[in-house]
Amino acid sequence: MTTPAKPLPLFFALIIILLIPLISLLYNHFSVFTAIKFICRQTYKPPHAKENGLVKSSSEKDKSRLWRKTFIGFKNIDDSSSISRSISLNISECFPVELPSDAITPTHCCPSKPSFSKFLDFKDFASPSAKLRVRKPFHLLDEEDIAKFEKGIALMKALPDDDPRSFIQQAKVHCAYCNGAYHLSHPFQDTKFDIHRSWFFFPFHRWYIYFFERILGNLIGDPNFALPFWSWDSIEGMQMPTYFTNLNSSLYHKLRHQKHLPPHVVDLNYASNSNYVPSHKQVSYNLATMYKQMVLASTTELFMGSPFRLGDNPRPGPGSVEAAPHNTVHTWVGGAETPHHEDMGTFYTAARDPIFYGHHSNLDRMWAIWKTLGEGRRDYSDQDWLDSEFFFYDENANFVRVKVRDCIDTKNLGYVYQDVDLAWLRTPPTSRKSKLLRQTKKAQVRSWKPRKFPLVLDSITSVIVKRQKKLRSKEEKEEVEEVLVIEGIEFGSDKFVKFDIHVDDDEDRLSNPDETEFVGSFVNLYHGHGHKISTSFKVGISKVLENFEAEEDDDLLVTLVPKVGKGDVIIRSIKIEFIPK
Ligand SMILES: [Cu+2]
Repeated sequence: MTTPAKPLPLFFALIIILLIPLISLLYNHFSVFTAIKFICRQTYKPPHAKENGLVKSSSEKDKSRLWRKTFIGFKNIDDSSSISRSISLNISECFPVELPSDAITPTHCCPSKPSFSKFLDFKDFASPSAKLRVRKPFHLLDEEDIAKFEKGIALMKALPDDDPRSFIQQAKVHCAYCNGAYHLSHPFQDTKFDIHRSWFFFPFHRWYIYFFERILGNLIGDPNFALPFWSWDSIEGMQMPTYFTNLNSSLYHKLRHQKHLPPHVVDLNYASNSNYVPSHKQVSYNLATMYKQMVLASTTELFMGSPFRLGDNPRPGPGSVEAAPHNTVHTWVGGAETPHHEDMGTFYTAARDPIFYGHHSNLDRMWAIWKTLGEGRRDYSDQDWLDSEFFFYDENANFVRVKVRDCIDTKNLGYVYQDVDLAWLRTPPTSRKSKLLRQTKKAQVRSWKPRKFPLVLDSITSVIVKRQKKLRSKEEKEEVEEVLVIEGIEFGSDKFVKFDIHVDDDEDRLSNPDETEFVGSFVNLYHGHGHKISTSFKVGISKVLENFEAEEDDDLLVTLVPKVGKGDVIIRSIKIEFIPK
């Protein structure tokens, strides 16, 4: 006997399918075709049948606005949260990346042997009873540990260049995901994907170095091999680990800033100049910088970076640690003579230096530590973030699809970090200015003609920012962070930019990084050429205001100090937002 058909639900489904584009059309004056395309997207699976290598880049048409409008049309009639906007890639095609016109090495960054039609879904979770690999800091490695790391890198470098596990192919993975080799999936196949300046910074790099570690372990025949980390946040780790400067080591790399070799102390706030300060002062600056980036970043967005979903404008804004020490250490290591501080100082070449993996191992550790600092710190639980996916080659040269949700606990991936003393947690910045001086300076700026926005950041610029609301109760402060938002930061994508942000400071004697008034830095490294980048930057200021006893003030004095790229940056607005933790 055949099952009777169910005409009623089918009929309703048909009516809804027909109505949605119509309503969308009425609300947004967009074509039915666009709306149908949007519906198709909901069930669309990328056609990975095409075995396709390098293809010509198509013109950059931003469909996101169109799509978003259609999406908003839906929002009026439907619950938008049920519609997935997680990032998936059109992995069937790989495009030539955007390189600087004066690139020191012409490279296309796409995998040499594309096998896009065949990929596996990641399933290789560590069993709960398995021994965890322990990633150690360079300064605590024993001879055997370092020998393994050096051997692994040497073996990787010795693989044929077209082997997906070879050192050069692994370096290209970073270039491909940073400089636009992959595009988003349909209907955003013209939007280049960039894993920086959004909530993908930490999970992408976690997966990336995880596979790198597995390849190394496989090559040296040690499945328990753990990638070491360069603990630039600890006093013992505040110089380039000496292993990297041994001329006979596979870790040696020529293109580095020669003045920054050991024993020179790393500058976690590096502004690409040679204003060196005595070592003990630099250490103090670094510890306070770490404190700010980890502790003032009290909300998920402040630490992890802003949400980026299918249909959004790319690069909504970086998290605290991505701006510094991530970007700043990249440029600090990179060569002084090369045009964009290659290799480490710019993304198309950064992963060609073996120190990249030690740097990112420590950044990954910062993510693991941040979550343990309490006061409500936790990962995003947003499905669009959790379901977003990337692709990597594993130790058997298999192409593997991974999801963000599977990397948020390092134990799932079989590793943990060795505990290292967190001296920065005990080293909050201090203020050396009196309340009276701060109030006087603020009154002075208040008396000036107000600055007009958008403003060109060509010199030190102070503005008064109104506080619409004041947080009073302890409970309120525990649940909501007061956030300084610098919006519409615009510059050419080929510009290296750094500006510092000060609050209630004195333009005539600006505070140093170990002082409370210096609240953060925005840093951008080269990101392709020929287009404008518009992004934002957020800094938590609840603790700063508490420190200044300025919680009752009606306004805030914000001073922006351009350090690199003076005059290259436009700021559209500065305001205060209250962001729940
Ligand atoms: Cu990096």
